[in-house]
Amino acid sequence: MTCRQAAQWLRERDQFLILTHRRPDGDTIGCAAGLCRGLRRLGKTAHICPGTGETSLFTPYLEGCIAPEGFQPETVVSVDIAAEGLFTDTGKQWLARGVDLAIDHHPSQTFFAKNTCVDPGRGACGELVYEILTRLGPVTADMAVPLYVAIATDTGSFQYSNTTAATHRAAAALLETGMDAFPLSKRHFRTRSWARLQVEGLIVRGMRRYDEGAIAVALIPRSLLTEAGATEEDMEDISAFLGQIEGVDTSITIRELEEGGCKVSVRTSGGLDACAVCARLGGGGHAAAAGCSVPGTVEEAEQAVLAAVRQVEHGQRNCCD
Ligand SMILES: [Mn+2]
Repeated sequence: MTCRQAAQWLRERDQFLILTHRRPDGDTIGCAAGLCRGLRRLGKTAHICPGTGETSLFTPYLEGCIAPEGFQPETVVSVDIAAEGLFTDTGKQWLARGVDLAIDHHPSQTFFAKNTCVDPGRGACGELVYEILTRLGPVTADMAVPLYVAIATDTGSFQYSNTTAATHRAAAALLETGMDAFPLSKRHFRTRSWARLQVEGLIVRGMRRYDEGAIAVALIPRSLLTEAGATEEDMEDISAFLGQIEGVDTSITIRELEEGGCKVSVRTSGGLDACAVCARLGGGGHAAAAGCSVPGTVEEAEQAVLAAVRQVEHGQRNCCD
């Protein structure tokens, strides 16, 4: 479905429930809030599925948008969700009932929904939601704020390789609604808690380097958070941290999960396909940023990911020779 078709499709429906992905980031939360407000502006009933599990950094954008208990939607829409495994616990019930429309920008999109509006060329899903909303009526500042957060956070403040001219055009149009981007930039990109600094210090002390420093691995067991006095709130976008070190092409961040196993994030700037690496371990994402879940300790996960990196390097070398 194109954005135009998605807009028409939304216009013809009502009683919307919007689903976000688990371990939500600014993109999924911002898309949900922007879409919810846009649909309400059309006089429709729209709510966001509860149990989003966002950190306090993103809570303000959801204010007034969470579905009341017992809400029975007619139309279920997911935003920024690439695959079945990324639904929240509450969202899974709606996945079982069937998702009517998925709006997404992941190349690993599995087409779980009846209709899909996907464009992997977009830096953020927020760009797609913005484009859909412009076809439904004027985009106002209250919709623009969460959409700007979606786009700014998913592109690392317009710095990652997924940032395109279209990204800037969407951001510029959002600014023209009269919204104020400065407090958002301060909040999301220029503020670090004391605990976060401790986390970064501990990561640097314990980081592992391979291939003369081209590969950097951060191991983050639960004990590291305790030592730093850090909570989930202090860990936002931690997977971008090691990529800032000079000479690092591939950064791998491995976090031990409370429920056991590890969450792995792979970021690349040297041409290695991060999505292919994570796909070998049952995950997915984008070519320069991808993720997966791996059982075992952080050390075991490191071995599994490094093995996957070597396999993909080997494959990419063969295909290009
Ligand atoms: Mn996204």
